[in-house]
Amino acid sequence: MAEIRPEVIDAFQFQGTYMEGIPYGSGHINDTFRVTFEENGTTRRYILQRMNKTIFLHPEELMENVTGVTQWLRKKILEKGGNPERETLNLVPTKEDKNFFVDQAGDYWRAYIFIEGAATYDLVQNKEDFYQSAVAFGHFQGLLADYPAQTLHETIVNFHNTVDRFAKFKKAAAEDVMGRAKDVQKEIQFVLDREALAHTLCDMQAEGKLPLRVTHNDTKLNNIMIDDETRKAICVIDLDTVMPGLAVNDFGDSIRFGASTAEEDERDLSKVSCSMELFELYTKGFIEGCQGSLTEAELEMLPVGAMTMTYECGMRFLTDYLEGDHYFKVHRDGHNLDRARTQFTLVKDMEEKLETMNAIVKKYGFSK
Ligand code: ADP
Ligand code: GN1
Ligand code: MG
Repeated sequence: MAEIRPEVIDAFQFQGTYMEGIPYGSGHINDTFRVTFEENGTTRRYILQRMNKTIFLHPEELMENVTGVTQWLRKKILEKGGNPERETLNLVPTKEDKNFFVDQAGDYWRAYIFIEGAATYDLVQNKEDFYQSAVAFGHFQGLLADYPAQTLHETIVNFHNTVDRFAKFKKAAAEDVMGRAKDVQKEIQFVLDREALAHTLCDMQAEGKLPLRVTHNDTKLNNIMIDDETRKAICVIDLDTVMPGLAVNDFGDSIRFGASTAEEDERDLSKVSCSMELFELYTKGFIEGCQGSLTEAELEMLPVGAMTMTYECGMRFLTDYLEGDHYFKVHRDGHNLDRARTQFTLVKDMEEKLETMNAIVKKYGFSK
Protein backbone atom coordinates (compact mmCIF):
# COMPACT_ATOMS: atom_id res chain seq x y z
CA MET A 1 0.00 0.00 0.00
CA ALA A 2 1.33 3.41 -0.93
CA GLU A 3 2.09 6.05 1.70
CA ILE A 4 0.18 9.33 1.57
CA ARG A 5 2.86 11.95 1.18
CA PRO A 6 2.25 15.50 2.44
CA GLU A 7 2.36 16.88 -1.12
CA VAL A 8 -0.70 14.77 -1.92
CA ILE A 9 -2.69 16.07 1.06
CA ASP A 10 -1.67 19.61 0.11
CA ALA A 11 -2.66 19.19 -3.51
CA PHE A 12 -6.44 18.90 -3.09
CA GLN A 13 -9.10 21.38 -2.00
CA PHE A 14 -9.73 19.57 1.28
CA GLN A 15 -11.33 21.70 3.99
CA GLY A 16 -9.68 21.93 7.40
CA THR A 17 -6.57 20.55 9.07
CA TYR A 18 -5.37 17.09 8.16
CA MET A 19 -5.86 14.65 11.06
CA GLU A 20 -5.33 11.13 9.72
CA GLY A 21 -5.33 8.86 6.69
CA ILE A 22 -6.06 5.14 6.96
CA PRO A 23 -6.16 2.36 4.34
CA TYR A 24 -9.81 1.72 3.55
CA GLY A 25 -12.12 -0.86 1.95
CA SER A 26 -11.39 -4.17 0.27
CA GLY A 27 -10.98 -3.20 -3.38
CA HIS A 28 -8.50 -5.28 -5.37
CA ILE A 29 -7.21 -2.54 -7.66
CA ASN A 30 -6.58 0.95 -6.29
CA ASP A 31 -4.91 2.04 -3.04
CA THR A 32 -7.79 3.58 -1.12
CA PHE A 33 -7.53 5.75 2.01
CA ARG A 34 -10.06 7.50 4.18
CA VAL A 35 -8.65 10.88 5.14
CA THR A 36 -10.01 13.04 7.96
CA PHE A 37 -9.86 16.82 8.35
CA GLU A 38 -11.08 19.10 11.08
CA GLU A 39 -12.15 22.74 11.04
CA ASN A 40 -13.73 24.62 13.94
CA GLY A 41 -14.96 21.43 15.53
CA THR A 42 -16.37 20.06 12.27
CA THR A 43 -14.96 16.78 10.97
CA ARG A 44 -14.84 16.22 7.23
CA ARG A 45 -13.84 12.95 5.59
CA TYR A 46 -12.80 12.13 2.07
CA ILE A 47 -11.76 9.10 0.05
CA LEU A 48 -8.27 9.51 -1.38
CA GLN A 49 -7.13 7.00 -3.99
CA ARG A 50 -3.88 6.25 -5.69
CA MET A 51 -5.03 4.96 -9.05
CA ASN A 52 -3.49 1.77 -10.30
CA LYS A 53 -1.47 3.01 -13.25
CA THR A 54 -0.17 -0.40 -14.29
CA ILE A 55 -3.77 -1.49 -14.86
CA PHE A 56 -5.18 1.83 -16.03
CA LEU A 57 -2.65 2.87 -18.61
CA HIS A 58 -4.19 6.31 -19.23
CA PRO A 59 -5.36 7.67 -15.85
CA GLU A 60 -6.12 11.06 -17.38
CA GLU A 61 -8.59 9.45 -19.80
CA LEU A 62 -10.09 7.44 -16.97
CA MET A 63 -10.62 10.65 -15.03
CA GLU A 64 -12.29 12.23 -18.05
CA ASN A 65 -14.77 9.34 -17.98
CA VAL A 66 -15.36 9.66 -14.23
CA THR A 67 -15.84 13.43 -14.51
CA GLY A 68 -18.23 13.09 -17.44
CA VAL A 69 -20.27 10.33 -15.84
CA THR A 70 -20.52 11.92 -12.38
CA GLN A 71 -21.56 15.28 -13.89
CA TRP A 72 -24.16 13.52 -16.00
CA LEU A 73 -25.51 11.59 -13.01
CA ARG A 74 -25.56 14.76 -10.92
CA LYS A 75 -27.81 16.46 -13.48
CA LYS A 76 -30.15 13.47 -13.76
CA ILE A 77 -30.36 13.06 -9.98
CA LEU A 78 -31.21 16.77 -9.56
CA GLU A 79 -33.90 16.51 -12.26
CA LYS A 80 -35.48 13.68 -10.28
CA GLY A 81 -35.33 15.65 -7.04
CA GLY A 82 -32.59 13.47 -5.52
CA ASN A 83 -29.53 14.42 -3.49
CA PRO A 84 -26.40 14.33 -5.68
CA GLU A 85 -24.12 14.69 -2.64
CA ARG A 86 -25.04 11.16 -1.61
CA GLU A 87 -26.36 9.54 -4.76
CA THR A 88 -23.29 9.93 -6.93
CA LEU A 89 -19.57 10.25 -6.37
CA ASN A 90 -18.34 13.83 -5.99
CA LEU A 91 -14.78 14.54 -7.01
CA VAL A 92 -12.71 16.93 -4.92
CA PRO A 93 -10.67 19.14 -7.28
CA THR A 94 -7.01 19.92 -6.79
CA LYS A 95 -5.93 23.44 -5.91
CA GLU A 96 -5.18 23.85 -9.61
CA ASP A 97 -8.76 22.83 -10.40
CA LYS A 98 -7.79 19.52 -11.92
CA ASN A 99 -9.57 16.23 -11.31
CA PHE A 100 -6.37 14.36 -10.38
CA PHE A 101 -2.89 15.02 -9.03
CA VAL A 102 0.41 13.52 -10.12
CA ASP A 103 2.94 13.34 -7.28
CA GLN A 104 6.73 13.52 -7.50
CA ALA A 105 6.94 9.75 -7.81
CA GLY A 106 4.67 9.92 -10.88
CA ASP A 107 1.69 8.38 -9.07
CA TYR A 108 -1.85 9.49 -9.92
CA TRP A 109 -4.22 10.48 -7.10
CA ARG A 110 -7.88 11.50 -6.95
CA ALA A 111 -10.25 12.35 -4.12
CA TYR A 112 -13.98 12.00 -3.49
CA ILE A 113 -16.24 13.33 -0.77
CA PHE A 114 -16.72 10.47 1.70
CA ILE A 115 -20.32 9.30 1.73
CA GLU A 116 -21.25 9.28 5.42
CA GLY A 117 -23.85 7.05 7.02
CA ALA A 118 -23.55 4.34 4.40
CA ALA A 119 -21.39 1.26 3.88
CA THR A 120 -20.28 -1.35 1.37
CA TYR A 121 -20.44 -5.09 2.05
CA ASP A 122 -18.35 -8.08 0.95
CA LEU A 123 -21.15 -10.50 1.76
CA VAL A 124 -24.91 -10.00 1.81
CA GLN A 125 -25.86 -9.19 5.43
CA ASN A 126 -29.51 -8.74 4.85
CA LYS A 127 -31.38 -10.09 1.84
CA GLU A 128 -33.32 -6.91 1.25
CA ASP A 129 -29.97 -5.06 0.76
CA PHE A 130 -29.20 -7.29 -2.17
CA TYR A 131 -32.57 -6.59 -3.76
CA GLN A 132 -31.95 -2.86 -3.27
CA SER A 133 -28.52 -3.11 -4.88
CA ALA A 134 -30.11 -4.78 -7.90
CA VAL A 135 -32.64 -2.00 -8.35
CA ALA A 136 -29.82 0.56 -8.06
CA PHE A 137 -27.53 -1.13 -10.59
CA GLY A 138 -30.44 -1.54 -13.01
CA HIS A 139 -31.42 2.07 -12.48
CA PHE A 140 -27.79 3.21 -12.95
CA GLN A 141 -27.85 1.67 -16.40
CA GLY A 142 -31.09 3.51 -17.12
CA LEU A 143 -29.60 6.86 -16.06
CA LEU A 144 -26.71 6.31 -18.47
CA ALA A 145 -28.83 4.92 -21.33
CA ASP A 146 -28.54 8.11 -23.40
CA TYR A 147 -25.00 9.03 -22.29
CA PRO A 148 -22.84 9.86 -25.34
CA ALA A 149 -21.03 6.53 -25.42
CA GLN A 150 -18.58 7.66 -28.11
CA THR A 151 -17.03 10.13 -25.63
CA LEU A 152 -16.09 7.33 -23.21
CA HIS A 153 -12.51 6.08 -23.30
CA GLU A 154 -12.00 2.33 -23.11
CA THR A 155 -10.09 2.30 -19.81
CA ILE A 156 -9.14 -1.37 -20.09
CA VAL A 157 -9.21 -2.77 -23.59
CA ASN A 158 -11.12 -6.06 -23.98
CA PHE A 159 -12.17 -5.89 -20.34
CA HIS A 160 -15.06 -8.34 -20.60
CA ASN A 161 -13.99 -9.97 -23.82
CA THR A 162 -14.13 -13.50 -22.44
CA VAL A 163 -12.65 -14.98 -25.63
CA ASP A 164 -9.60 -12.75 -25.25
CA ARG A 165 -9.41 -13.60 -21.53
CA PHE A 166 -9.43 -17.28 -22.48
CA ALA A 167 -6.54 -16.79 -24.92
CA LYS A 168 -4.55 -14.91 -22.27
CA PHE A 169 -5.26 -17.67 -19.77
CA LYS A 170 -4.01 -20.37 -22.16
CA LYS A 171 -0.84 -18.38 -22.76
CA ALA A 172 -0.22 -17.97 -19.02
CA ALA A 173 -0.75 -21.69 -18.44
CA ALA A 174 1.60 -22.60 -21.28
CA GLU A 175 4.33 -20.15 -20.25
CA ASP A 176 3.98 -21.06 -16.56
CA VAL A 177 6.58 -18.48 -15.49
CA MET A 178 6.20 -19.29 -11.78
CA GLY A 179 6.26 -23.08 -12.21
CA ARG A 180 2.82 -23.27 -10.58
CA ALA A 181 0.86 -25.01 -13.34
CA LYS A 182 1.72 -28.54 -12.20
CA ASP A 183 -0.14 -28.00 -8.93
CA VAL A 184 -3.30 -26.59 -10.48
CA GLN A 185 -3.95 -29.00 -13.34
CA LYS A 186 -7.50 -29.64 -12.18
CA GLU A 187 -8.33 -25.93 -12.22
CA ILE A 188 -6.64 -25.41 -15.59
CA GLN A 189 -8.64 -28.28 -17.05
CA PHE A 190 -11.84 -26.81 -15.62
CA VAL A 191 -11.25 -23.65 -17.64
CA LEU A 192 -10.21 -25.46 -20.83
CA ASP A 193 -13.30 -27.70 -20.71
CA ARG A 194 -15.56 -24.67 -20.91
CA GLU A 195 -14.13 -22.80 -23.89
CA ALA A 196 -17.59 -22.75 -25.51
CA LEU A 197 -18.91 -20.64 -22.64
CA ALA A 198 -16.23 -18.01 -23.34
CA HIS A 199 -17.79 -17.58 -26.79
CA THR A 200 -21.52 -17.54 -26.13
CA LEU A 201 -22.05 -13.89 -25.22
CA CYS A 202 -19.14 -12.49 -27.25
CA ASP A 203 -20.52 -14.19 -30.36
CA MET A 204 -24.04 -12.91 -29.71
CA GLN A 205 -22.67 -9.40 -29.33
CA ALA A 206 -20.68 -9.71 -32.57
CA GLU A 207 -23.78 -10.96 -34.38
CA GLY A 208 -25.80 -8.00 -33.10
CA LYS A 209 -28.05 -10.20 -30.96
CA LEU A 210 -27.09 -8.36 -27.75
CA PRO A 211 -26.89 -4.54 -27.73
CA LEU A 212 -23.90 -2.60 -26.46
CA ARG A 213 -24.94 -0.25 -23.67
CA VAL A 214 -23.10 2.06 -21.29
CA THR A 215 -22.52 -0.32 -18.40
CA HIS A 216 -20.61 -0.30 -15.11
CA ASN A 217 -18.65 -3.51 -15.73
CA ASP A 218 -17.69 -4.10 -12.08
CA THR A 219 -21.02 -4.47 -10.32
CA LYS A 220 -19.99 -6.26 -7.18
CA LEU A 221 -21.79 -5.61 -3.96
CA ASN A 222 -18.86 -3.71 -2.49
CA ASN A 223 -19.14 -1.20 -5.31
CA ILE A 224 -22.47 0.08 -4.07
CA MET A 225 -23.11 2.09 -0.91
CA ILE A 226 -26.05 1.09 1.26
CA ASP A 227 -27.55 3.69 3.59
CA ASP A 228 -27.20 2.65 7.25
CA GLU A 229 -30.68 3.88 8.17
CA THR A 230 -32.95 3.52 5.16
CA ARG A 231 -31.07 0.42 3.85
CA LYS A 232 -31.52 1.81 0.35
CA ALA A 233 -28.65 1.34 -2.12
CA ILE A 234 -27.91 5.01 -2.56
CA CYS A 235 -24.78 5.30 -4.65
CA VAL A 236 -22.97 3.26 -7.28
CA ILE A 237 -19.21 3.74 -6.84
CA ASP A 238 -16.00 2.53 -8.53
CA LEU A 239 -16.66 4.09 -11.91
CA ASP A 240 -13.26 3.17 -13.39
CA THR A 241 -14.69 0.70 -15.84
CA VAL A 242 -17.84 2.50 -17.00
CA MET A 243 -17.64 1.76 -20.72
CA PRO A 244 -19.81 0.28 -23.44
CA GLY A 245 -20.58 -3.31 -22.45
CA LEU A 246 -23.31 -5.90 -22.02
CA ALA A 247 -26.18 -5.53 -19.55
CA VAL A 248 -26.09 -9.29 -18.95
CA ASN A 249 -22.50 -8.97 -17.74
CA ASP A 250 -23.45 -6.27 -15.23
CA PHE A 251 -26.19 -8.55 -13.99
CA GLY A 252 -23.85 -11.53 -14.00
CA ASP A 253 -21.03 -9.91 -12.04
CA SER A 254 -23.46 -8.98 -9.27
CA ILE A 255 -24.68 -12.56 -9.04
CA ARG A 256 -21.13 -13.91 -9.06
CA PHE A 257 -20.23 -11.88 -5.99
CA GLY A 258 -23.44 -11.17 -4.14
CA ALA A 259 -25.50 -14.36 -4.63
CA SER A 260 -22.60 -16.47 -3.40
CA THR A 261 -23.13 -17.95 0.05
CA ALA A 262 -19.48 -17.26 0.93
CA GLU A 263 -16.86 -14.57 0.45
CA GLU A 264 -14.90 -14.47 -2.78
CA ASP A 265 -11.76 -15.86 -1.10
CA GLU A 266 -13.37 -18.50 1.15
CA ARG A 267 -11.09 -21.53 1.53
CA ASP A 268 -13.75 -23.93 2.72
CA LEU A 269 -15.43 -24.66 -0.59
CA SER A 270 -18.27 -26.54 1.08
CA LYS A 271 -19.57 -23.11 2.09
CA VAL A 272 -19.65 -21.85 -1.51
CA SER A 273 -22.81 -22.04 -3.60
CA CYS A 274 -25.05 -19.78 -5.64
CA SER A 275 -28.13 -19.04 -3.58
CA MET A 276 -31.29 -19.28 -5.67
CA GLU A 277 -33.09 -17.15 -3.13
CA LEU A 278 -30.57 -14.35 -3.65
CA PHE A 279 -30.58 -14.95 -7.41
CA GLU A 280 -34.33 -14.48 -7.44
CA LEU A 281 -34.19 -11.29 -5.38
CA TYR A 282 -31.51 -9.80 -7.61
CA THR A 283 -33.31 -10.81 -10.81
CA LYS A 284 -36.52 -9.17 -9.64
CA GLY A 285 -34.69 -5.99 -8.58
CA PHE A 286 -32.51 -5.68 -11.68
CA ILE A 287 -35.39 -6.18 -14.10
CA GLU A 288 -37.44 -3.60 -12.19
CA GLY A 289 -34.49 -1.21 -12.05
CA CYS A 290 -33.97 -1.47 -15.83
CA GLN A 291 -37.60 -0.34 -16.27
CA GLY A 292 -38.45 -2.35 -19.35
CA SER A 293 -35.28 -1.52 -21.28
CA LEU A 294 -33.94 -5.08 -21.52
CA THR A 295 -34.58 -6.94 -24.78
CA GLU A 296 -35.96 -10.48 -24.85
CA ALA A 297 -32.50 -11.77 -25.77
CA GLU A 298 -30.93 -9.95 -22.83
CA LEU A 299 -33.53 -11.33 -20.43
CA GLU A 300 -33.04 -14.81 -21.75
CA MET A 301 -29.27 -14.62 -21.36
CA LEU A 302 -29.18 -13.28 -17.79
CA PRO A 303 -28.35 -16.69 -16.26
CA VAL A 304 -25.64 -17.22 -18.89
CA GLY A 305 -24.30 -13.77 -17.95
CA ALA A 306 -23.96 -14.98 -14.36
CA MET A 307 -22.10 -18.11 -15.43
CA THR A 308 -19.89 -16.24 -17.87
CA MET A 309 -18.84 -13.52 -15.45
CA THR A 310 -18.06 -16.10 -12.77
CA TYR A 311 -16.11 -18.25 -15.20
CA GLU A 312 -14.25 -15.21 -16.56
CA CYS A 313 -13.40 -13.92 -13.10
CA GLY A 314 -12.15 -17.33 -11.96
CA MET A 315 -10.05 -17.52 -15.11
CA ARG A 316 -8.63 -14.05 -14.40
CA PHE A 317 -7.72 -15.01 -10.82
CA LEU A 318 -6.06 -18.21 -12.04
CA THR A 319 -4.20 -16.34 -14.80
CA ASP A 320 -2.89 -13.91 -12.20
CA TYR A 321 -1.85 -16.78 -9.93
CA LEU A 322 0.04 -18.41 -12.81
CA GLU A 323 1.69 -15.12 -13.75
CA GLY A 324 2.85 -14.29 -10.22
CA ASP A 325 0.00 -12.19 -8.73
CA HIS A 326 0.73 -8.89 -10.40
CA TYR A 327 -2.85 -7.76 -11.12
CA PHE A 328 -5.14 -8.32 -8.13
CA LYS A 329 -3.96 -7.30 -4.67
CA VAL A 330 -3.15 -10.41 -2.62
CA HIS A 331 -2.97 -10.64 1.16
CA ARG A 332 -1.69 -14.20 1.58
CA ASP A 333 0.05 -16.97 -0.36
CA GLY A 334 -2.28 -18.63 -2.82
CA HIS A 335 -4.88 -15.88 -2.44
CA ASN A 336 -5.66 -15.72 -6.14
CA LEU A 337 -5.86 -19.51 -6.33
CA ASP A 338 -8.34 -19.54 -3.45
CA ARG A 339 -10.38 -16.93 -5.28
CA ALA A 340 -10.26 -18.90 -8.54
CA ARG A 341 -11.48 -22.00 -6.71
CA THR A 342 -14.53 -20.26 -5.24
CA GLN A 343 -15.43 -19.02 -8.71
CA PHE A 344 -15.15 -22.47 -10.28
CA THR A 345 -17.22 -23.95 -7.45
CA LEU A 346 -19.87 -21.37 -8.24
CA VAL A 347 -19.74 -22.05 -11.98
CA LYS A 348 -20.29 -25.75 -11.36
CA ASP A 349 -23.18 -25.02 -9.03
CA MET A 350 -24.72 -22.61 -11.56
CA GLU A 351 -24.43 -25.22 -14.31
CA GLU A 352 -26.53 -27.53 -12.15
CA LYS A 353 -29.02 -24.79 -11.36
CA LEU A 354 -29.36 -23.35 -14.86
CA GLU A 355 -32.94 -24.55 -15.33
CA THR A 356 -33.98 -23.06 -12.01
CA MET A 357 -32.33 -19.75 -12.94
CA ASN A 358 -34.07 -19.74 -16.33
CA ALA A 359 -37.43 -20.33 -14.66
CA ILE A 360 -36.82 -17.44 -12.24
CA VAL A 361 -35.98 -15.06 -15.09
CA LYS A 362 -39.14 -16.15 -16.93
CA LYS A 363 -41.20 -15.41 -13.85
CA TYR A 364 -40.04 -11.77 -13.69
CA GLY A 365 -38.90 -11.03 -17.20
CA PHE A 366 -41.35 -12.18 -19.78
CA SER A 367 -44.59 -11.03 -18.24
CA LYS A 368 -44.49 -7.58 -19.89
P1 ADP B 1 -11.22 -0.47 -6.04
O1 ADP B 1 -11.23 -0.13 -7.48
O2 ADP B 1 -9.87 -0.79 -5.54
O3 ADP B 1 -12.24 -1.52 -5.73
P2 ADP B 1 -13.13 1.46 -4.96
O4 ADP B 1 -13.30 2.74 -5.71
O5 ADP B 1 -14.20 0.45 -5.12
O6 ADP B 1 -11.69 0.87 -5.27
O7 ADP B 1 -13.00 1.85 -3.41
C1 ADP B 1 -12.68 0.87 -2.42
C2 ADP B 1 -13.66 0.96 -1.26
O8 ADP B 1 -13.62 2.29 -0.68
C3 ADP B 1 -15.12 0.75 -1.61
O9 ADP B 1 -15.49 -0.61 -1.64
C4 ADP B 1 -15.84 1.52 -0.51
O10 ADP B 1 -15.94 0.74 0.66
C5 ADP B 1 -14.91 2.70 -0.22
N1 ADP B 1 -15.32 3.94 -0.92
C6 ADP B 1 -15.00 4.31 -2.18
N2 ADP B 1 -15.53 5.53 -2.48
C7 ADP B 1 -16.19 5.94 -1.37
C8 ADP B 1 -16.93 7.14 -1.01
N3 ADP B 1 -17.07 8.17 -1.86
N4 ADP B 1 -17.46 7.22 0.24
C9 ADP B 1 -17.30 6.20 1.13
N5 ADP B 1 -16.63 5.06 0.86
C10 ADP B 1 -16.07 4.92 -0.37
C1 GN1 C 1 -11.70 -5.94 -9.27
O1 GN1 C 1 -11.79 -2.92 -8.27
P1 GN1 C 1 -12.59 -4.00 -7.65
O2 GN1 C 1 -11.96 -4.66 -6.49
O3 GN1 C 1 -13.99 -3.48 -7.37
C2 GN1 C 1 -11.72 -6.00 -10.79
C3 GN1 C 1 -13.02 -6.65 -11.27
C4 GN1 C 1 -13.14 -8.04 -10.68
C5 GN1 C 1 -13.07 -7.94 -9.17
C6 GN1 C 1 -13.06 -9.29 -8.52
C7 GN1 C 1 -10.63 -2.98 -12.77
O4 GN1 C 1 -12.76 -5.12 -8.81
O5 GN1 C 1 -13.02 -6.73 -12.68
O6 GN1 C 1 -14.36 -8.64 -11.06
O7 GN1 C 1 -11.86 -7.24 -8.74
N1 GN1 C 1 -11.59 -4.64 -11.34
C8 GN1 C 1 -10.72 -4.39 -12.33
O8 GN1 C 1 -13.41 -9.15 -7.19
O9 GN1 C 1 -10.05 -5.27 -12.85
MG1 MG D 1 -14.28 -1.52 -5.90
